[in-house]
Amino acid sequence: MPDHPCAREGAPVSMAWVPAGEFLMGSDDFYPDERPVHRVAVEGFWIDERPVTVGQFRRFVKDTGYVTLAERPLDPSLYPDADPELLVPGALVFRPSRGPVDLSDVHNWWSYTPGASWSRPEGPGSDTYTRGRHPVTQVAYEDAEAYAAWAGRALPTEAEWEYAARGGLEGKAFAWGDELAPEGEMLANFWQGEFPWQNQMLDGYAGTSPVGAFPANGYGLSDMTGNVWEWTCDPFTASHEPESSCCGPASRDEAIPRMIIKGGSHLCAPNYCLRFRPAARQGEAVDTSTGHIGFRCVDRAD
Ligand SMILES: [Ca+2]
Repeated sequence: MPDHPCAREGAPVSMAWVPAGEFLMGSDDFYPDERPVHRVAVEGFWIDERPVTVGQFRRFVKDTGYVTLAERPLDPSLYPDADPELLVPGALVFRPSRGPVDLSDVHNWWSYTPGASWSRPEGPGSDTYTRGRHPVTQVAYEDAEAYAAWAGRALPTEAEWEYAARGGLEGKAFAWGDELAPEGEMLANFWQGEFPWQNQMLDGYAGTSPVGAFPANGYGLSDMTGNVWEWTCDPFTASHEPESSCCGPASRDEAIPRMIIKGGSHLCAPNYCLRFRPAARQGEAVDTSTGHIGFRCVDRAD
């Protein structure tokens, strides 16, 4: 396995080898943008066994002095329609509602929070002292890219990510099979109960969880689904149809390009967002930092 800056500091970063092969990508059974199921060939590659943690990201920041997008002042010319008071460094923070709310309005649970960042994920007053082994969050796409470059790695393509997430299983709904909770056991950190107000925490975690807290998949990879969404290096397209996959970002009519994120998060509830599955995908604006998106890296060296 290639050398890695973190390994040199005595904190080994484990990667697993995913062998070359073909798999059925996508799903015809859930959301339209996962269709159609199609066969894809993938070269072999190394991938982080776990999402990049707060502790790993802290070493990167210490080593490079890197300032994440959420910590930088915003350029008003890029956000002509924004309230000037909101053009201060910050990020999106989730707050549960007191009861059932209109699920079509994300403002009912997301709020732009000045001062929120990877080290203060819920804003000033919050910290990550006890979350060094949790996945780093509040990282925009370019932050994930910068970390990967520092580590001598790259972000996975959507196909690499999904192939890895399936762990060798073919066409299954979840990373572990077709059952949501076999014999009542929660096999990923998602949201049980009614989103966004009733977090039953049957999996033991209200927010993010330490990486590796749930069973690894067939390739030895943990937290591929649930816990945090993960950035991939592919521009978002509204489906797997060939005509939409070769023409650049499907979000070309929007000011901010979107990239594909995969895996769902601790905020995915079956009543609202059944996306803690290998086939699930979402387009996320590259400048978005939130408390439920992180990443892991790949290395395509032999
Ligand atoms: Ca949970």
